[in-house]
Amino acid sequence: MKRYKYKYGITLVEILVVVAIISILATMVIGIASRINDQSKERGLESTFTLLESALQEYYDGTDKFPEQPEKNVANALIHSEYLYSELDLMPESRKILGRIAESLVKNEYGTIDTQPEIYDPWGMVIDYIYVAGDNFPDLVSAGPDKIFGTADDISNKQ
Ligand SMILES: [Ca+2]
Repeated sequence: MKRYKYKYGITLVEILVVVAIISILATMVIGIASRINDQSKERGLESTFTLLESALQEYYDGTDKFPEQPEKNVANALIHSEYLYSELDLMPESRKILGRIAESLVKNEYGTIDTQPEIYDPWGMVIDYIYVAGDNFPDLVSAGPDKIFGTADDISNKQ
C-alpha cells in the first residue's frame, strides 16, 4: 500500500509562482483601470469640444467670423487657449456656453497681456486653438493622454 506523505509548508518555488501570478493579475487590473480612466477622460474632452464648438458657432453667428489664430505652434498653445477664451467671453451667448465647461478645466495658470483663464483637457494640458481664415471651422487640439503635442494620441475636434 502506498502511503501519502503530507508535506507541511510550501516551497520557495510555490511562493514565487504565486507572487508571479499576483503581479501579472495586478498589471492587468492596472492596465484595464487606466484604459477605462483614459476613455472617460476622452468623453470629457469630447463634451468640452462640443461646448467650445457651439460657443464658436454663437461667436460666428454674432460677428460673421471666427476668432483668428493662424499660428500653428504648439509651444504657444497656452496663448492660443487664453485668446480663445477671451474672444468667446466677449460674446454673451458664447460666454453662457463657456460657463458650462467643467470648472476644473478652466484655469488661469498663465498670464500674457490679460488675466483671462485658459481651457484645459482632462489630462491637465491646455487645449490648442487654430483658425486660418478660409477654413471651414476652427481646430481644437488636445495633446492626449501622453500630454505631448504632435504625437499619435493627440485628439482633435475634427477627428
Ligand atoms: Ca500626444
